[in-house]
Amino acid sequence: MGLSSWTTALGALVATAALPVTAAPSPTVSARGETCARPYVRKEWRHLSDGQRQQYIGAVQCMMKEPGTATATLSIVRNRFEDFLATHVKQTDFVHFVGIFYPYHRLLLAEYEKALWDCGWDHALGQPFWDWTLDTGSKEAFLNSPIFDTTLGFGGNGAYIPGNLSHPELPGFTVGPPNDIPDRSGGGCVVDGPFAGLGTYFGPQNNTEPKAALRCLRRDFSYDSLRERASPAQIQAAMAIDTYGNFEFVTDSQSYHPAGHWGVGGLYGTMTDTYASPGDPIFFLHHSNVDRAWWSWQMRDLAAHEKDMSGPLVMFDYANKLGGNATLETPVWVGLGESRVEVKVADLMHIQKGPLCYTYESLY
Ligand SMILES: [Cu+2]
Repeated sequence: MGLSSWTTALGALVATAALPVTAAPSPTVSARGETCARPYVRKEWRHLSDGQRQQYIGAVQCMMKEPGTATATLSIVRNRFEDFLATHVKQTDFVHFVGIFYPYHRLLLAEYEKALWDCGWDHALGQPFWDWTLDTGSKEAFLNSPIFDTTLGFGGNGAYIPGNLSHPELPGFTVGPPNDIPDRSGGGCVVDGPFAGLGTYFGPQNNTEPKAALRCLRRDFSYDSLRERASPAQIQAAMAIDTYGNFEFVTDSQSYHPAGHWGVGGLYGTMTDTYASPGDPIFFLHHSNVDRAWWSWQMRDLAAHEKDMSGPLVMFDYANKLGGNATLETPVWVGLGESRVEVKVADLMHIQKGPLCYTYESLY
């Protein structure tokens, strides 16, 4: 499959004690087994009003100014936004190309949503999503996507930097996707939009050591990589998959999940970094749509798919040579330090039950 370069040595998992979660401004939390009364709505980015888009961007910028709860655990965490980057970097080796890929990211987004609300995001609205299929019609449509708008979006591409996977020309670049992304078109730091000049000490990959200089947010747009794996036909093919185990394997490692990462991140971009990709705020819109795709698939046969969990416990161990499969009882946690929350897979199988209470404005 040529996916071996996605794997690396296992990073050290930071074990922290589970602490009570502070009350979040979420809607009614339902008892297990019942659906919640008033789910908030996750909408496509371009279906938000101009004012809502400004409010969302303002909430993300606010998170970048609020103190991080993980700083006591990991000193390079500078703010609340980086709490999510930090936990993702530390957990990457245990939550990708495994059964809990979908439940983990569902929980990560639910917690991110609470942090957005703490920063002024509309309580009736959840984490917006980026429906890639709306931008796979043509390269022009992709480049002009409202997602990349410089005032009401997340800004655009980086300047072009030459190189390929075998011969990267960017100093400090250590890993890329499992192919050369020949359609890549950027690679430089993001210089326009509300996140121009954004930087972090995280990365590349699982690096969490303080360094002299911040690493900038990079984008390396690769339209063909998006279109080939996240077109409407690809999504419908995924929707027709029979079991969660097969669905997880195909979509996590081969179809729309890597497509969104590579389409924005190309070779050098932040979004292509398996560990540090949440350093690009677009990550959360991409993963909201990944979650929407899982829910769309679940809704094809909810009674069965609400309980369908499998997939390896160990990264890429789809043949179960190293361990077993995830079950409804498998624990899932996010957050370092006092923001840590832990639930079971069973609590994350329905988006209006247990700790979850949201809906999508439309499904695949
Ligand atoms: Cu991830």
